[in-house]
Amino acid sequence: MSYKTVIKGARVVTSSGATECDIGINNGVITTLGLDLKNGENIIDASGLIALPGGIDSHVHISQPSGPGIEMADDFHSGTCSAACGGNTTILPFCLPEANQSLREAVKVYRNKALDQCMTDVSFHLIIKDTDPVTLGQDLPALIQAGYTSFKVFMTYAGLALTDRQILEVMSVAREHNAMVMVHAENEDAINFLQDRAERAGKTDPYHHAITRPIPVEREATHRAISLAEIAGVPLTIVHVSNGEVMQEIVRARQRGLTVFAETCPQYITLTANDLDKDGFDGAKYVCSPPPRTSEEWPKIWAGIEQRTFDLFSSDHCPFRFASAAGKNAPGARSNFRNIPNGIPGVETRLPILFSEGVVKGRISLERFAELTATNHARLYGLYPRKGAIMVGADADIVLWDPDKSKQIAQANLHHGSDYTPWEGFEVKGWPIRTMLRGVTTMLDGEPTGAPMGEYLIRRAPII
Ligand code: DUC
Ligand code: ZN
Ligand code: ZN
Repeated sequence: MSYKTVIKGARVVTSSGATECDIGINNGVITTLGLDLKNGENIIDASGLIALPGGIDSHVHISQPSGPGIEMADDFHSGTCSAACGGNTTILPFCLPEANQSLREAVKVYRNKALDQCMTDVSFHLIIKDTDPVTLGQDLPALIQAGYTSFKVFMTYAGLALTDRQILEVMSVAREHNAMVMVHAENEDAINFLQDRAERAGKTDPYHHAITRPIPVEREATHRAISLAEIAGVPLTIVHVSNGEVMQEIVRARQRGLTVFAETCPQYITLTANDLDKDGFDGAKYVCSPPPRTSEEWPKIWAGIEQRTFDLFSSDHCPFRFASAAGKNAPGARSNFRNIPNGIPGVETRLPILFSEGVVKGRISLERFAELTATNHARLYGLYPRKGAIMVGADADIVLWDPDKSKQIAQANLHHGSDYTPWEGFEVKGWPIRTMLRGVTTMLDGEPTGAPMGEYLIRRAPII
């Protein structure tokens, strides 16, 4: 047997455990896992390194319409360069229709934005903000059929938040056509009540973004979303869970026999609401929803990561520039947190943070790391077994990690379009040094390599 590429000597995290072996690759696919493979046109010496499945970040926002005058900091090229440099081979951004734009039209526009730009493979989740008969009766079923097998509904934000009835209607389409509903669970009325009260008291600095979205706002909405899913008879995924009380809702639902999946993100184990209280206007750099909580929540989130309350660890990369009127310094943002665009960059730092804090510090195994960062994303969003695991027949999406490389996270070394990182100076041990997409190196020693070769992925039904 001869191979286009052989990766030799790595500790390989396969779907059935970690083992030392060689990986043989032909036509972009893993064809052999074995000992002492020979006849490789390219031989990559990976001794001392760990081979993990390419990261799948199933929660990122790229080039998403964000209101008049506001612009996301990443397009598909910069966003996927950043993703590849952070050890990712697939990203799943959200497709949000503009006002008066159909879902089908929005998908076309997004596909064109991504075309020939991507350093990772890509597919979109749909955001459902209209529930008219054409959207739910025609467009959505057709799009699910075409491979868009997951969509997000919001319980907050003017113009996006759906009523309970609307959420039930969306869930019932998911049930009929075998798709996954993702929920942003925060109670819009409660937030507005608290924001109006804060505003009347003159409390309009970035810190009050966090104060006006307290834990009960997220807990109540999570409980309601789960109840609605129970009524509609569908599984669901609760995205960006920030605290222990929400985790308890998820655990209780599972004890009742419901199928609920849960995602958390690096910000909920490393940042706190006090970061939004930084000097001057710097707190705006950390404004995201749900907001980071207190450090007392961190061990609870870690317990959920370790004990499988969480299925997914994603970035929620939602990048804006700080020094820009199209970003965090939007008109009126300094005088009222309500005008600060919501979101933080993180597609490049998600994996190093979890590797360092999780694997290196002994909280999780390499196998669990692979599940949380790749395998479960592939299964829930219809990409498995082509993606998400190092196994024969899968795409050769492989990342080589140097487990001993220590680094300080620094904006100067990142590739996203944002002009800051919330993790400036954060110390990590372990860093991806080569990313391979379908057998081709897309990042080497911290820099993107080669032309954009990302493909558009047609997804299947979730594996529940
Ligand atoms: N929800 C997200 O999922 N991302 C950024 C902002 C938000 O509210
Ligand atoms: Zn959200
Ligand atoms: Zn998000």
